[in-house]
Amino acid sequence: MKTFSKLLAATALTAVWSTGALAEKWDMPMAYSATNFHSATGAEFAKCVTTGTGGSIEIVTHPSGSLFKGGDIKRAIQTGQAQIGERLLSGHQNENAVFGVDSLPFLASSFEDAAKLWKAAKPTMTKLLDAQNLVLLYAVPWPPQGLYFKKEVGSVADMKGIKFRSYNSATARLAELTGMLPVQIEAAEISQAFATGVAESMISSGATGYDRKVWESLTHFYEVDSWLPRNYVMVNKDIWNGASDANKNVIKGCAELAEYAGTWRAVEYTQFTLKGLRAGGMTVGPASEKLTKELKDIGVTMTTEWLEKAGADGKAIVDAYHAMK
Ligand code: PCA
Repeated sequence: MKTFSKLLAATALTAVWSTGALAEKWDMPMAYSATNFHSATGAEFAKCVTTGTGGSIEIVTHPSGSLFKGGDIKRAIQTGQAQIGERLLSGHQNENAVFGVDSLPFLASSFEDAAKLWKAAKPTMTKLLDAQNLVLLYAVPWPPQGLYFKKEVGSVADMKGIKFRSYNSATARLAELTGMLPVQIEAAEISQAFATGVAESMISSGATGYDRKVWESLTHFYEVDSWLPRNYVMVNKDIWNGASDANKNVIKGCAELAEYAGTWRAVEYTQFTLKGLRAGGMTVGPASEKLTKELKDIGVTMTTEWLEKAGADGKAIVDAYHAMK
């Protein structure tokens, strides 16, 4: 009898202990500030997973590059230093040009086209990330990209010598081709960079300019609508494989919801943030005909260069996208 009750007690202890051990905490580094719509979407996704899994997986978001800086997030997840996280997809294009398909000037410059391009690109991106020990969960576009300056700019000649904040190789190449001087800076640090003169211009969305209050240093935003880059959320493959089927289903469902909600926010945010830039005192409007034409020519050069680097995988995505149009 004694032995039996000892056994019971031991079993009970084991059960309590193992339930406790099953509750996992997943750290989710994110590069952009908590006020950004991507971070808001990520926070809701995290909550959805925590609630849906009954607390057995608790996702804790770390916005503003506070846990890992943007450039370090993918590696941190690949190596298991963080379980899950968000990053700008085209931030990896120096590693493989294919990752930069969403930053080709004027290939897909509306939300509708960006959705088609993503549909064409997603299977390849999933495969590339899988080979790097990562599982792609969801991706959300930024609003269309435009040019920020601290003076009126009517042509490429006006851009010569300007210090330009870049966020991936495509933006750095754009700077070179327009005679500007690229300096790569994470969005979380741009207010400081503009205030101190380390950078004087950039290409980005109205959302990022609004979020970072760039009217404190800059004066003009030209709605070039050059492309709509994406952020994506990835999870370490070993961590993913370790999750139960039920929890995987919850995560997939939350990811689908997040992609939908995030995209909706991006659309809604486009005009709202442009209004915000105006309210901050900035001149917001389309680029001149001359500048638009010059940028389109540069776009052709960049696309030719990209197709050479991105090889068959890259061409297949672009062809599949054109076939949907
Ligand atoms: N904001 C991000 C990427 C694209 C965008 O609109 C940034 O400027 O870093």
